[in-house]
Amino acid sequence: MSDKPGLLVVGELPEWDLAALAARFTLHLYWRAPDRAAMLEAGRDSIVAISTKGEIGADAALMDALPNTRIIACYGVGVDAIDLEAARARGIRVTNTPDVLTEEVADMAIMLMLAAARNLRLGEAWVRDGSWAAKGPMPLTTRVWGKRMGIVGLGRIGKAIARRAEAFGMSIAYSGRRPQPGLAYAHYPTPAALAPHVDVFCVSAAGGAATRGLVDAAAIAALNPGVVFVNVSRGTVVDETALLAALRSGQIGAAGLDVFLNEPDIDPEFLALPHVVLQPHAASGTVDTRKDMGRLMLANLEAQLDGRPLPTAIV
Ligand code: 8YV
Repeated sequence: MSDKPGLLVVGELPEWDLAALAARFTLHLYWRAPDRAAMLEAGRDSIVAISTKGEIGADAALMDALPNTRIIACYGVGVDAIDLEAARARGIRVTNTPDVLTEEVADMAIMLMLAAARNLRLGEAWVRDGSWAAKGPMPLTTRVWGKRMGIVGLGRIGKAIARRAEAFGMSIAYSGRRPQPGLAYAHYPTPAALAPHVDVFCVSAAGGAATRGLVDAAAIAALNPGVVFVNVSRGTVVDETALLAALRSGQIGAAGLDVFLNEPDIDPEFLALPHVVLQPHAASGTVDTRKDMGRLMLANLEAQLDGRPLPTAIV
């Protein structure tokens, strides 16, 4: 029997993280287990690590199945797949990986904005399928530089998106419960109040119960016709039925989406829309950033083992 502590790896992790974790822990790879109940039994003494896209989360039942759990170290900044109240009630610490992925996710938002507005998909196809030679120039697209960017959720990632948008000469406005002190950006209390004032509408709010449906049908109805819509937060933040209707009607001119309800089995209607650029929840998905996230997750787990303060605890 190994004397290393157990670690239940709830969601998928890259091999390099598994190798680093295996040096300190006996790993139980929950997401790979054909019989999850048996794995929970085998991993009863585990502390927990988790990946967070939400396919598999950490709920009260999972915590109760692992009575020795002291920490849930989330591989990601969003902790919406973890029942934080249940963790708190059981004295379980929760950590995440903020900051190290901020700039990467902001890059994705800008990429989606440009790809949607400039119709990267159509231009690429136009070259590849011979339309350029057969039909002439591709249809014209939409300018973004110098236009108005609206951000729902001006946290760390939202601010990194705003900094990039400023470099495109865009004006910035945002929605949030309260105006943030020291910011020159225009503030609106709700997404619906923000919507009529922007040409690009970018969602970067945290997921979870507090923001479920935050971008509601009223906000989508208030968007300017032809707006470019970007979401790099969570599918749950947006009323997806209203979003699809606005895409269908053409009210939203183009969209760049990295997140959806029911990932990875997203609504197939998205696949049929020509003016939507789709990504598989990959905003933090570079080797560089994923290595940084893995190191920070491991640093939290090691601090817990060694009885040191946790670098990035949220519970
Ligand atoms: C995922 C994310 O965690 O940080 C977040 O909240 O959504 C992503 O970085 C990552 O894809 C691992 O599943």
